[in-house]
Order: sequence, then C-alpha cells, then structure tokens
Amino acid sequence: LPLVLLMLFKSASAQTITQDQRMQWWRDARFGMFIHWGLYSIPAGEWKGKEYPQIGEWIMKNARIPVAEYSELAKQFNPVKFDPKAFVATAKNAGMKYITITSKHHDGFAMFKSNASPFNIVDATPYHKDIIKQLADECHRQGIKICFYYSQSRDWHEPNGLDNDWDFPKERNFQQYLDTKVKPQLTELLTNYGEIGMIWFDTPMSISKDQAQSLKDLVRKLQPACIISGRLGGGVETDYQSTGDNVIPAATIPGDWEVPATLNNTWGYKKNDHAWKSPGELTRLLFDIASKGGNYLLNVGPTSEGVIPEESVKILARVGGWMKVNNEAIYSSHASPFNVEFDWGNITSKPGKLYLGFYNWPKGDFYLEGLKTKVKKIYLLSDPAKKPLTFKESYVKDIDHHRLQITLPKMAPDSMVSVVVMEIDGK
Ligand code: FHN
Repeated sequence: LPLVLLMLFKSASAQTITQDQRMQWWRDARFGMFIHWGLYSIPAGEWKGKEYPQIGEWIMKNARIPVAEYSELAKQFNPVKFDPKAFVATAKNAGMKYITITSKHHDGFAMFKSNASPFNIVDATPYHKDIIKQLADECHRQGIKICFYYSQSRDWHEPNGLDNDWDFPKERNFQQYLDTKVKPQLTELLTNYGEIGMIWFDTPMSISKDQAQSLKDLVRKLQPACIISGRLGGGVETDYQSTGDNVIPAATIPGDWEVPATLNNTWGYKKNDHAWKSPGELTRLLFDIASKGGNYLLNVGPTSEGVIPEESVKILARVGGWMKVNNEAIYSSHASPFNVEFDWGNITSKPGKLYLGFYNWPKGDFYLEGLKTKVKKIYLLSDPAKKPLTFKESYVKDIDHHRLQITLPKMAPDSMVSVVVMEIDGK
C-alpha cells in the first residue's frame, strides 16, 4: 500500500508542476547545442553532380527528389564513427547545457527505432543502431539535458504529411498522419528515452488549434516536466517563444525565448559550406542574446560518418574557453535593466550584480549614464583576485542623470568579450 500511495503522490506532484519549475533548468542554461542530423548529411548539399545553394537538410525538396529515390539513401547511412561521448564533450566543452537533436526532420526519417514507421535508423539502415538512444543515454550519464526536435507538420516521406508537392497529390489526410505517425512517434520519444528536456516542434503548417492542442496534451500527459518549444502552431500557447532562425531581437522580448542559430549557412551538413562565424562573433552573439534575456541554441551538422565537423568543434572550443572564464555572466543571468544596445557592448544582470560585456574596449575612461543604484565595487571577471577598479559617481544636473566613470585597464582583457562586474546596491 505505501508504494501505491507513493506512486499516486508522485504522479499528482508531477501533474502540478508549475511553469517556473518546468522552465528553471532552461532559464539557467542560456546556451544549448542544436544538432541537425539525418540522411541529408550524405548528399551534403549536392545531388547528381549539382550543388544546391540552400540549406542542406532541404535538399530533398530543393532537388525535388522522389521519395523512392531519397529513401535509398538509408541503405548507405552507416555512421560508424558516431561517438555519443564526443558529441556530449563538444557541447560541454563549449559551455552548452542542453542538446536538441533532430529526431525526425522534414524528410520524415527517424533517427530512432520506431514502430510507427520503418523509415528509421534501426530498420532501414545498415547501421541498425538507435542514435537517439545512444545520445540520450550519454546525456543522462553526464547530466546534460537531452531534447528532441520533431517536425510535426512537414513530412516529405508521407502522402498525408505536408509539403511534398512533387510526389503526392494535393489532397491530404493530415489528421491521419498525426494519428499514425506523429503521435505514436512522440509517444515513443517520450517513453523510451528517459526524462526529456523538451520537444522542439518546428514550422507549423495548416495545423488546427485542436490538432496542436492534442500534441501539447500528449507531451504533458507523458512527461509533465518536458518543455514545449515555440513553434507548435494552431495558436496554442507553448512554454516559450522561438525567434526566427538566426534572428536576434533589437531589445528584450517579454517572457522566455530562444534564438535557433547556425554556425555557418546551413543546419544539415554541407561539404562546401565553410562560412563559419568566428569565435569572437559567436561570443558576442551569446552575450547579446543573454543581455536581452534569451537563450542561444547554436547548431552543428554532423557528417554522414557521424562526426561533428572539425571546424565546428574547434570554433566551439574557443567559445568554451571564453565561457570557462566568463560563464558567471551568462548562466542564470537576466536581461539588462537598461534594455538598449550600447555602442560598446551590452549588460547581463543578476541580483546585486551587473555584467558589462565589452565588444569594443573603450579608449580612456568609460562612462555609464543613468544607473539608479549605488555601486559598491567594480572588477574584471577574468581577474581571480577581483582587484577593484577605480570609479567615480556623480550626478549630472543638466541631463538629470547619475554618471559613473570607470578607469579601465588600457588593454582589453579579452579579445572576444571583456566582462566588467559591478556590484551594486539592491537589485
Ligand atoms: O525548415 C526548418 C529548417 O530546416 C531548420 O530545421 C530550422 C531550425 O530552426 N527550422 C526550419 C525553418 O524555420
């Protein structure tokens, strides 16, 4: 009897999880890894000798590849070099706190064993092993949140899924696709892989309110603590908002939000895309997003052999080097109370502290106008001794503003983002 009571209590407490409780780990994390990986990593941007300039994971649609032909790729998909430890290490080394991997992208191919569709990594490839399982197990072992991207509307493999207009007639039974593929697969994902941080739905197309609500209800029923990302559709409220791809708002957006972003110009691997953002640019973007109160979900696109491209690993390691010194300014941080973009950088905050992230190091003394609280101490985040920097506070009557003048070292302490900590009175 006590066990029964315990189970009843457990399920009741799980049902009553609050929004703040569900979101806490995600708000603390601020930085996550997106992984776009699937059959499209084989053509890697090229089909029948022709290079397609658009994003790699869209090659099936862009090259109008018939389902029968595209499905043949599964027979070649054998990512024997895949090492979940290496994936998790790359994320952790960058300072990322969660991993969101494509469990099924628009091409309809499941990277997990599915009884709902044979078009999956275990049943359709010579590899025969469940990628999602291996990665989820490793994430659980290493205490990093595992989240699943799932394309709920577009499915180019299914006659009743949306958006394949080159193979299938216009008429669709979208409800049937939801009932026979989406819901069974979501059930598998939320049942067979332990605790899931989030389901990352993508690009709603013609999904009704009731249909979207039924997906939300399913996630809530199976794992009440699992976050539901912004792009569910149907006007149904989700746990947070996704901005457009690579879109960073100019100012704070109220509530929780995340920027899904690429390292180069594609999500899925493309052999000829070397347009990598520099570690400095990425660090500035990370700081900037945090200073507006958002999360940064930064993508890698593994190859068909199962490795994250070396350039991505190297660039992320540089960002991680910065994070090792400066993560206090990012994890669990809040938006800047100023809510403006400065020409020198931006600000993240925590109770009693402001973190000034300089993208451009000032020449001479630095001035900050309009602070409303008293400053107690100022130091460089990279200085373990927290040696105080000299500062002066004054009230400038003609602009009715508090002015803070800080004497900074001549040289920027960091070539990417230099962080100055201000301990302040109150919040
Ligand atoms: O069409 C997809 C695209 O392939 C990629 O998955 C991105 C990631 O945010 N989402 C869609 C476009 O918004």
